Amino acid sequence: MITDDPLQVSESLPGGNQALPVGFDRALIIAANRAPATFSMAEDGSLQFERGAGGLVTALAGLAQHIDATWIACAQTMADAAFREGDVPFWNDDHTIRVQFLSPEPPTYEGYYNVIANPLLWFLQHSMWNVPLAPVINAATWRAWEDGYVAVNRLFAEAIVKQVRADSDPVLVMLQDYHLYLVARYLRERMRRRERPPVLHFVHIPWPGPEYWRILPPAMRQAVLDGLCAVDLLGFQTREDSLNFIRTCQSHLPRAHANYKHRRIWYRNHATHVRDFPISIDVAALRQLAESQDVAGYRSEIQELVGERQLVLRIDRIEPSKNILRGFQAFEEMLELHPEHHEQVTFLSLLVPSRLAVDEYQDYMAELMAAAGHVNTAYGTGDWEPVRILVGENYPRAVAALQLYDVLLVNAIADGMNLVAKEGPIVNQRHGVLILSERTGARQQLEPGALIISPCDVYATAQALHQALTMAPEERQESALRLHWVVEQEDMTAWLRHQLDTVVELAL
Ligand code: GDG
Repeated sequence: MITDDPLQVSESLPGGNQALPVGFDRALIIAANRAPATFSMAEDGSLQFERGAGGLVTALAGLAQHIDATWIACAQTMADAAFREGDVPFWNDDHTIRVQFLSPEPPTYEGYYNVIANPLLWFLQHSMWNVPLAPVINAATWRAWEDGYVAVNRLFAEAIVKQVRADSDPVLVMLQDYHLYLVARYLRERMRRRERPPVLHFVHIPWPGPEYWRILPPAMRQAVLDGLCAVDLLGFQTREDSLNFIRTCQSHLPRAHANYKHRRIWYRNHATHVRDFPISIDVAALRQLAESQDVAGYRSEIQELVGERQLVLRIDRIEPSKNILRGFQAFEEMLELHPEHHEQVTFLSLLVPSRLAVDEYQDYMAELMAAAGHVNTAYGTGDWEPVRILVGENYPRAVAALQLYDVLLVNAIADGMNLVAKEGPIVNQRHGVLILSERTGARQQLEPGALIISPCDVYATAQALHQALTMAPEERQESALRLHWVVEQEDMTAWLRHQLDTVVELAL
C-alpha cells in the first residue's frame, strides 16, 4: 500500500555509478521511516521480501555495486521485525543493500506516526489545518510528541551511531523527510566531533513560510528547527521551500544567523547549507515498465472503458492535499459551462488507499465518493458515466492510464513535487495536456509546458479543462514534447548526483 512513499517497481538498473562524483568513497547510511523492502512470512515459515519503494531505492540499488549502503527504517510487518537486519539482494548478489529494521513499541510508533508526523506535521506543511477548529494540541499530543516522535527519533539516532562506528569506511548519513527532524541533533549530541559523519537531510514535502509555523507551540517548532540546523546539507524540493526554511529560522530560532546569498544558517557554532534538489523519476525503468505485457493488458482494458471519448485522468493517494474533491467539482462546472463535452469525455480517477488509520483520511474518502456520485447523478446517461473511480494499488494500471490521457489533472493544494506530473509526459502516447497546480514543486520545472491553475479556483480549473480538451493538435504536441524533454534531462540519478556533488563541493 502506498503511504507516504511513492512506490514504483522497476526491473532495470539505473545509471550504475553515474550518480557518484569522481573519488566519492563514502559508505551511505540512509534513514527513512520506510524500508526499501517489506518482508512477509511464507507458509513454510521462511521470510520473503518484496522490493517496494520508489525511485530512491532504484537509484541506490544501482549504486550498491560501487559503494556500501545501509538503510535503517521502522518495521512495518511482523516479518520485518523478525528479519531485523541483513543484506537484501535487490537485483542480484552484487546489488545488495543492508537493511536494518527498528521496532518501536506499538504505542510509541502510533504517537510518532499517526499523531505527530501524520497528521500534525504533514497537515501543517501542506497548509491544511482549518485553524479555527484544528489542530487541538492537548495532553495526548504532547505525550505523542515526547513518548512517540522524540523517542523514535532517538532510536534512529542510536542505530545510526552504532552503524557509523561499525563501518570501516568514512560515512555519509542521508536522512529522509519529516519523520526524522530531530535525528541530526541527537547525532551531534551523541558523537564526538572527530567521529561525526556529514549529515544530509532531504525534505520531500513543502516548507511553508514562518507564519504557518506559528501553529506549532514554540517548544515543538524550535525543536524541529534546532534539529534541522544540526544538519550539514539540508535539501528541499524547490527554491521557494529552501528560502521559506531560512525565513522560518530567522523568525523562530533565536540566535540563528541567516545568510541568503550563500543560503546558509549559522547556529550553535555550526553551518547548515540549504539547497534545492528537485526530485525526479527513474525514466529508463518507467519506459521499460510501460513496454511490458502487463501494462499492455491494462491499456486494452482502459481503452475499452473510455471508447472514443477523450480521457481526463488523475492519479493520487487518497489524500486531502491532492485536492481530489475540487477536481470533481471543476469537472462538474466544466460540464455545466461547456455542454458540448457531454458524452464526449470520461474523467478517470485512480485512487490508492492511504493512511486509513487517520480519521481525516477516512472522512475525505467518503466525501470524494459523494462528490463523484453527484457529477454522475447530475450528468450521467444510460451510456455515459462521466466520472469513473478505480480504487486500489496497481502501478502497471496507473502507467497504462498515463499512456492514454488527453488531459492529466494535478491540482494539489500543496505538493512537495508530484511525481505523477513527471511520469505522464514520459509515457503518454497522445500528446496529452498537463494541468498543474501552482502549488506543486513540479511547477518550478514544468511550468513552460503546462496549464497552470490556482488549486482553490474551481472555475479556473474548469476553464483549463475546457481549454485542454479543445486545444489544437500542434499546440498539444509542442507542450507535450517540451515537458518530455524537461523531465528526461533531470531524472532520479541526477537528483542523487546533485546531492553528492554538493557534499563534495562543500567539502563536508
Ligand atoms: C511524496 C510527496 C513527492 C500511482 N499509483 C500507484 C502508484 N503510483 C505512483 C505514482 C507516483 C507515486 O506513486 C506517487 O508519488 P507523488 O509524488 O505523486 O505523491 P506522494 O505519494 O504524495 O509522494 C510528493 C514524493 O514524495 C517524492 O519526493 O513528489 O510531493 O507528497 O510515482 O505513479 N504506485 C503503486 N501503486 C499504485 O497503484 N505502487
